[in-house]
Amino acid sequence: MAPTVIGAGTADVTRIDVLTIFPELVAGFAGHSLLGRAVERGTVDLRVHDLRDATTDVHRTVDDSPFGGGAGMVLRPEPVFDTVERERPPRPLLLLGPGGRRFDQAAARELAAGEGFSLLCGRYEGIDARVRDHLVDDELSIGDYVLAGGEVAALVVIEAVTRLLPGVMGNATSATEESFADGLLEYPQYTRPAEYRGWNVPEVLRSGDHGRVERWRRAQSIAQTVRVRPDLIEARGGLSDADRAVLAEFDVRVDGSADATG
Ligand code: JCQ
Repeated sequence: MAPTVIGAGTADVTRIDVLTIFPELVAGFAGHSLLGRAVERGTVDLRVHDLRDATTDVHRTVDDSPFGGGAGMVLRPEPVFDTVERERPPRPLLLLGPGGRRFDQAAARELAAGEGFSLLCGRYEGIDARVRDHLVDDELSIGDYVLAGGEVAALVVIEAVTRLLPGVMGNATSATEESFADGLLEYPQYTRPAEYRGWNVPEVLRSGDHGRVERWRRAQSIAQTVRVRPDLIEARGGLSDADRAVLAEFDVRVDGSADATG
């Protein structure tokens, strides 16, 4: 009998499995903050698997020296294949490592839209190539640097994805996400006091003119993005006429070199 599916492809629980030799590290972080509450509320079904549970020797060995010689140790294929075959974690199964496809906000959105995924944390000098070639679906990198292991990278992925799930954060989430969807950086935020050590909160924010506040924030986002992330402006196809108009309204000057439209 086929199950009754309400809202096809949009199960309200996102299952995330993590395969690691440091399960306590992943579970410890997950038990706190945003993710902990999502797990408690049942929005996220997080399952952490210890790769050592799939070993048979007394030392629970998961690594061995590389064929061909060289320094360091390589994660053996058996514990990884055995864990996947026993636990059947949700696909896609994603290996975390510096050689992967860059994990960004668009990738986070794609994972948040699905029903689940699994993260395999690499360690040591690497992982037996047969895992990459015959078991995992893709490899993800959180940036161009080398970590001791994939656990922290897995936590980065989990946090970026879970905060996008419906109900995990308040209304603030949608605003922040919308702003990133726009491909722009955040505008500056201020709170009390209105004057601190002689530095004043911009007058426009205290004016009560909501339309003007919105446009000022837009101008600040555009200007800051041009200054520190001109690549994001280029990805949007350069500054639009509307962008230029709002910058001009507040007399915001930006370096013209980042302006793809000339
Ligand atoms: C993830 N950016 C860097 C380190 C090898 C899969 O093989 C390896 C995995 C790691 C851990 O992940 C990272 C990383 N994104 O270093 C070495």
